[in-house]
Amino acid sequence: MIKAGVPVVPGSEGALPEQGAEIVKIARKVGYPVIIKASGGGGGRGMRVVHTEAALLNAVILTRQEALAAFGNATVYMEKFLENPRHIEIQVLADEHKNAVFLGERDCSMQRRHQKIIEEAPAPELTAKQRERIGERCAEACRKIGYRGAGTFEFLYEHGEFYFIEMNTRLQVEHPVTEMITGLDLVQLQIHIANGEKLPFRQKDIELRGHAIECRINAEDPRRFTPSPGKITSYHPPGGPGIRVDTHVYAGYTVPPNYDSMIGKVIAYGATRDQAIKRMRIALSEMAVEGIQTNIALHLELLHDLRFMRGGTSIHYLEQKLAEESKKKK
Ligand code: MV4
Repeated sequence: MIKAGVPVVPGSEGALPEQGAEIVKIARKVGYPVIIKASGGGGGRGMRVVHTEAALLNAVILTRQEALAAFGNATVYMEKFLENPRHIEIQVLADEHKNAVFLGERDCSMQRRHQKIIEEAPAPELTAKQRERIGERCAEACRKIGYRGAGTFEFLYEHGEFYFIEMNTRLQVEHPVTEMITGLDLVQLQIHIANGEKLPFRQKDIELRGHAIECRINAEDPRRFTPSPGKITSYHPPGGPGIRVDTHVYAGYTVPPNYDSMIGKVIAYGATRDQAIKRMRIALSEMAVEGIQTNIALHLELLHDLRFMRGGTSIHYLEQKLAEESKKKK
């Protein structure tokens, strides 16, 4: 990604060396706190934050051991640890004829234990100029690496700067918010691309319009966040202008205990973020899922949360808010 011109988090240039003295040198140059990451990891697995030189080498050894056990690969690298970033990702499409475009960004900062719960597009407060700059870097990287298909460049965003962390080489759960603001069908487009066809448009043809928010509906205990499988005895989905529901469930459906607890996604589109939030509040207040527990009430609370309403909360916001609320109850 460095070679392809994508901005990355300052850190080791590739794998950490064997010699402790070399590792210490790299960390001094990067500056503490640093984070040690397993090359084979991702999605929050195989990482360790280090605050002091005294703790560094032991942390590297432990992360290597865990990485070998979990991923069969002891390779680790180092990055500067960003303390309070947002998680913003760029959607791309690339065909096998050297065409690549970016379809704006999604802000996926509202998460708990690496599970996203609300995503939105565009990202609050990002300017058209910032979007254009980072988006063009991603599209150009696709051309340089010969990428084909739908893809997502994941970034941490802090103090107005983007830092690449991972690439998702697939469509993601949150792709509908991009579909809503671009008017494109990403599933159809990736099939056309896989069939060897040319992208049917160029970057200048892509317009971002309005704002979309997705709430992931999970079958889970609202306090403990443990799965809540079982039979859905009654089901009433929301509707109306700008409301989309992507789900496989229905009244009489049994949520099995073996899989991810997500049972559906409610997507609200509006001309503005404020309208999308208001439509989502009404949609979720109309939605009925009985027989199992869900996180709909948590979503409604967040949709009335003043910091969420202002926009631009960090990846730590939800966990901090939940910790404060559980203190209050005691
Ligand atoms: C980071 C970071 C801070 N600084 N890297 C977590 C999962 C993996 N995708 C990368 N992750 C992080 N990498 C540096 N240099 C903080 C996280 C992180 C995180 C990132 C995205 C979304 C949620 C997160 C929750 C905790 C930590």
